[in-house]
Amino acid sequence: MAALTFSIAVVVAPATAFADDEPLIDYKTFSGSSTTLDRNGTADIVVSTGHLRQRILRMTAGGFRQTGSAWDRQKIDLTDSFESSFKVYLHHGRPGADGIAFLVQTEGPRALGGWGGGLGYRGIKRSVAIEFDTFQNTPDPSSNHLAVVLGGNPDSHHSVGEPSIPLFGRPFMARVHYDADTNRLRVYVKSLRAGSKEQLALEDTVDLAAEAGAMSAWVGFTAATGSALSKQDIYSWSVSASGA
Ligand SMILES: [Ca+2]
Repeated sequence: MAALTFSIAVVVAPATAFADDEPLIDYKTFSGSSTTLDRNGTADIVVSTGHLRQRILRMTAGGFRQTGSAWDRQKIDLTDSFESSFKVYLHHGRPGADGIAFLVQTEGPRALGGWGGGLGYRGIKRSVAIEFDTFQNTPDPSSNHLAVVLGGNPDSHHSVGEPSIPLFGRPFMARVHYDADTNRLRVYVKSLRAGSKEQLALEDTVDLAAEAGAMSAWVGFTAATGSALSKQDIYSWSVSASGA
């Protein structure tokens, strides 16, 4: 299937339907997460360096050919709408590689995919991935893009977006919103710089339950490095969803 390219516009984001609800998954830091978050490969809970000194989820530690995944033990219901927000910091290497992905998957808490351009999800077949890709492989439009990928195959993008903010070298916020009634999936990014506006970086229509092969799914992250490398960190993460 030909990749769809979505042009970027700064938009006013719709208000979340979950504003008054307690998030189902809520890591303001990753302190205390070792009993609720399954981690595979290089994914680990570490104390960040720099002025924040907080517990973070480090998906790759800055070595070559690393791959990591982390899944919350609380599964979510893909037949209901959900929203997830997370703070990401991809840094340390030059050029950075390879990026991270937010996934829903129904293979299990040990799911872990391939390194390099596989972004840690290659081969997780019953999944939908939203990748934040910092290294241009053959199918990639650039070294700074988002994509929706089905079936754990990063060589084929269901949709692609190129944000105007850098994914590598500066922390950013990401927000994933899924409307289960319309199957509309929207991904927003926002720089943490003062005055920055959230932008719609990717929009797609995907039946998550059909693509992931079940109504309830594990939710979390994968990441990888290859012959180029990065430290790839998640500082906070929340999911407002129906539990399953
Ligand atoms: Ca790539």
